[in-house]
Amino acid sequence: MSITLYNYVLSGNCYKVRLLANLLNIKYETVAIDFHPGKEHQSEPLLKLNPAGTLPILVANGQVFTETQAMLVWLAQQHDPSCSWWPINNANQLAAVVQWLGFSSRLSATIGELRLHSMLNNTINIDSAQHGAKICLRELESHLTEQRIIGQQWLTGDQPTIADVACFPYTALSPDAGIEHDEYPLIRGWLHALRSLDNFLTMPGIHELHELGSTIRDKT
Ligand SMILES: N[C@@H](CCC(=O)N[C@@H](CS)C(=O)NCC(=O)O)C(=O)O
Repeated sequence: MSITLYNYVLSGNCYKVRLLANLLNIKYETVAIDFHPGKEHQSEPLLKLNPAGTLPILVANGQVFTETQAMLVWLAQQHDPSCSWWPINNANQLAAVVQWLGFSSRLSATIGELRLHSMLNNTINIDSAQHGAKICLRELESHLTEQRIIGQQWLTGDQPTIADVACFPYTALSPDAGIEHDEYPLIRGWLHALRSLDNFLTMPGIHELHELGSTIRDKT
């Protein structure tokens, strides 16, 4: 089986794919794309693969995927015999996973855009993105609080799924967008649980010290 990821190391969406591949021990190749400053993702050869001009792009056995969520579904469905990361045998949980995949798009559209603005000076409506980002984080905190009450550590149950993977990067990276995690203790705990998974893979910009500090603070 041949899997190739067109990758940019600082892209949160590319990282979702690398993270899941690592967690599931999936072998793949990467093609490094000069996203910045080269804008190679908008060059002719890349636009032939993905007319939307975005990364990541995944080519798996000749099939081209241009949406991160589809890549996560495909990787989990192909490589997770336990069906826990993409729980196809449980309709309620499966629908909840899809719901949180949708939520991950809101994180990309707010925190992701703010991060691109602070890193690359992209033009965006900062107030609206910050407002949207805070609404997302409050919603996530409140959901994790409800999950904690019913004894579940993850977004949709007592096992992590691709929904947790999809929501992790931009939540973890929100300090890059100027939004710290101090007000969100349950989010900090969930981020920490994700980092503690076997085969967790980090990326540049995913801070550790802040959360560890918070965990220690919470215990005292
Ligand atoms: N709908 C796509 C969007 C991916 C996306 O927006 N990727 C960013 C990088 S993280 C991108 O390529 N942006 C294009 C640009 O800023 O020029 C997906 O979910 O995979």
